[in-house]
Amino acid sequence: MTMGGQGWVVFGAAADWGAGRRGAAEGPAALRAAGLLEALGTAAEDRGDLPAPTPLPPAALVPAALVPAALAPSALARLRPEGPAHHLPRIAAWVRAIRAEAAAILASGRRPLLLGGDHSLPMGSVAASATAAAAAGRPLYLLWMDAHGDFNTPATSPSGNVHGMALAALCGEPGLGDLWGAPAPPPVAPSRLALLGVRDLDPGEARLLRARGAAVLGMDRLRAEGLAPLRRFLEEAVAAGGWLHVSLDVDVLDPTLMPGTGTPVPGGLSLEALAAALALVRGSGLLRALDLVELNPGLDPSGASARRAVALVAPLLATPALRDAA
Ligand code: 4U7
Ligand code: MN
Ligand code: MN
Ligand code: MN
Repeated sequence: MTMGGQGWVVFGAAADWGAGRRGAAEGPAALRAAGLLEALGTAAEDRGDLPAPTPLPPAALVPAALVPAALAPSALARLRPEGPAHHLPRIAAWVRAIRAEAAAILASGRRPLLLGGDHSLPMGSVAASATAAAAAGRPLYLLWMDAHGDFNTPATSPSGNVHGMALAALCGEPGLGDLWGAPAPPPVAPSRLALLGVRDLDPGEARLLRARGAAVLGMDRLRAEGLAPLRRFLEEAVAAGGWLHVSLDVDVLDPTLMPGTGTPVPGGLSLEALAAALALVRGSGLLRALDLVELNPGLDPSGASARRAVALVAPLLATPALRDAA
């Protein structure tokens, strides 16, 4: 086993089009102001924030076979019988830009840390991880730490907000059209997916998650079994020679500890429990990519939410890094 010290490359995406309320776009600046780069040390590089991309023309999102030569917006709406997905052309442009950035970082042998922004943006970073893992012949494992399932489709979503649909889309559920462009990323296998800290599922997404067989390590299960199910998930990933991508929605924490987030849900993780879970992740030696999303600093003028987010992820990103640097 080689323990390579592959460095982290930080980049921000100051966008919150996937959320129902604005403010998560201020996340990258708040995380830097709270000392993220200092906490990561000199081994990490900060690429700053991506420039805001031009929204895709709506027709670009519709599978080509369905697009008539000239498409009025009302005709486009009729091509989306699934239901609304607010701001999708803008979100798709961000997703593609983030995918390209994360892919370039992975291709250079380093590890992307995406600062959000809302939780629709990891549709780009996870797509990059899935594509790179497949090219390396490794199974991708995805750990989604969140109060929510993010497993809605436009048909099941009660809100139309795309940050509640990101994980379903990554697992190949239809409804968001041709979000990524070519080449389409390989879908995340629900058998290699774990959701940790969940306590708020809408009925439709709950049904879909059950049907797909993803491991939902909700708060009820954590209270009963502690972190043992997470340990087993990571052991399985190690045994399979997998890559691990962690997508950390700060609302996984209890809102008393993390008031600076747009969709808080009571009954969340303690700082100690999340730190212990992240220590297991670090100990696995598999972590290839991380998203830190959904911090909405304007909702916590004290700044404590940003400081806690930094304190939690800093040890996770310290070396030693990877079990298998190949
Ligand atoms: B987040 C919600 F209805 N499920 O779909 C929805 F409760 O990235 C919330 O996890 C989604 O913060 C929250 O809009 C998305 C709602
Ligand atoms: Mn989320
Ligand atoms: Mn959430
Ligand atoms: Mn949220």
